[in-house]
Amino acid sequence: MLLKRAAVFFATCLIASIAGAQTLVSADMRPAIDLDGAWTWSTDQYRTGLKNFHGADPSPAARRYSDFDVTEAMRRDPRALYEFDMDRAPTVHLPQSFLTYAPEMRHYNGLVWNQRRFTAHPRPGKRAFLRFGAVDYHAYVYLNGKFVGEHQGGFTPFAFEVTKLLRDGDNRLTVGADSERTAADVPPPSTDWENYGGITRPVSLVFTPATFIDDAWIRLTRDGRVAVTVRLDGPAAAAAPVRVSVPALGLTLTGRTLSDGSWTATAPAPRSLRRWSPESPALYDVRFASGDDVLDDRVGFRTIDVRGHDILLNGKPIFLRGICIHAEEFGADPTRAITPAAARALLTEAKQGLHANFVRLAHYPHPETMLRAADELGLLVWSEIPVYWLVDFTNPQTLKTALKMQTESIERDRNRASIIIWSVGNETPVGDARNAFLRSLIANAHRLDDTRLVSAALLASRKGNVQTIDDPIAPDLDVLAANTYNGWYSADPLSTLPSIEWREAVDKPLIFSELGAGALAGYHDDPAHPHKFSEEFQAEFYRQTLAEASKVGFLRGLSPWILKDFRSPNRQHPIYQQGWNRKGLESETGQRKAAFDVLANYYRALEQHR
Ligand code: GCB
Repeated sequence: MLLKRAAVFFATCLIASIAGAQTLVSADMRPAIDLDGAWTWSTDQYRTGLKNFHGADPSPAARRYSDFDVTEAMRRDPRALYEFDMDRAPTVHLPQSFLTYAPEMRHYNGLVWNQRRFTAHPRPGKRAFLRFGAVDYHAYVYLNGKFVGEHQGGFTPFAFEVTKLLRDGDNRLTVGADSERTAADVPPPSTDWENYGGITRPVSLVFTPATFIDDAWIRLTRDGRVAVTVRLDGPAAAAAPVRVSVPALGLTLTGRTLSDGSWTATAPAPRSLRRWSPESPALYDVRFASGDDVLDDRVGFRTIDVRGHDILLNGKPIFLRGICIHAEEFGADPTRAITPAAARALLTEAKQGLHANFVRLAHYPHPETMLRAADELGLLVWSEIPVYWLVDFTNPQTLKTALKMQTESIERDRNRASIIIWSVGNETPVGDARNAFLRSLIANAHRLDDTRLVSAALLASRKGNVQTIDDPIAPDLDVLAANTYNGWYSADPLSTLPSIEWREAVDKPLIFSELGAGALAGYHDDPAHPHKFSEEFQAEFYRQTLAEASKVGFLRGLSPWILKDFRSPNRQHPIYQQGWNRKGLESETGQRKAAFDVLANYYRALEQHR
């Protein structure tokens, strides 16, 4: 969806549109030719495939995207020189991060080229798009030897129209994925997770009619109406008939688009509508149709709001029993790749194992398959963009990147009932430039979506035993959130945690968006005097921090850090960490630690007293 809309929007709002990258949000709802599978790869440490040694266009010898058999060309012409051969390069199965292509790639950071060939049969009157679920961090895309476009941002989808470049028969697609980030990027180079560069989410070739539905959003408004917004792209986008139907509800909305190809309509929600909730995640088949184009989706309807200190789901106060999750990390040698079954398994562990009703999908937009699984299983979701720690808040280009990333994320996921919160940042240091930066993101989120709440994981100031949320952006947020690690990063004895008093400068619901302590699965210690990194210490940290949380009158949810151990270059203790952040309630291979049951029991009790 939103190809044209995004273009107009970016132009008018000065949001960066990088070399024609587009979202094609509706790709997830369209039949597509799957371009995953075997691709060849070649490293390019000095980026000579992008620029030569004097900064000019790359020499033919280095152009990985050349559209012919280079070794054959060298056989034919003794003067020819090519210093690569993508046809004969090693292959890998994509999507996956290039860190797992080969043992020597484990710590690679930089540019890697991937290439595959595929057969296509363009059909007259149809438009063709190459669509990428995500490429981390900077993508350079070439089709049949021609530059198609570039995109930055490792976790959001983008698409390029290739109608004119696509050949009938054999095609050659080449993608350069550069994982190196600068201080101007989002996230900045320093984070607390592994930088899994590469083509990490599905690649597909999507055909659309000449005029197609580029945006199809349906939702329940807070005043109880079903609202639909559709935007068409193409030569016949203006004054086109549009029809949106939810057959199981007997609901049909019809109309004609305006001159810009957009159309919005509302209708009272039918009495028979069953609202989506974690207890009853009702989804409805929805059909969007215009001209030759038809899109099908499965969508839940619910409202989310705040009143005073309460978060209201479908008008009723709710407590968020959550857990944080990093995306797409599995097993002892993780890469960034996830199947729908694995996404379901991960979320089922949260829902059934921990009795959770909420997940914080940290620290960047997770893949579509996670959100679809959350919709189906019934888990509320906090979604965020990686405005993390020390972003270059003074740099207008950085703000453009963050706004574009947020727009791509919201437009992709607006039909997912599970998402209730868009978060704009994590532990960013207060200051004028940062405040203005986050306020732009808050305004953009509200403008793109008036049915959800906006939050940010804030830093709270501590004086003695009093911890106060006094962040100047608190009045701009719908829900406040704070990460708390007293007793882990501070020297507080764990038994003193319940005496910490929380205050907030504005009366709003608060979520503890993180709390946690590290433990190496299987390391046990004296329960009376446990040391850090033992399961006993972590379990006691949870007991005491949950006691602290229970006393915060305006707390309306928790998402402890984190379900599973995950790779982080920051964590190098040779005995306990070995490159892993050990704050998981489970090891990376799914071994539950003692703290798992502490949280599960706490949540079970809350669930029963709902
Ligand atoms: C935080 C960060 C998270 C880290 C975590 C930790 O506050 O938001 O990304 O991984 O702390 O383990 O220190």
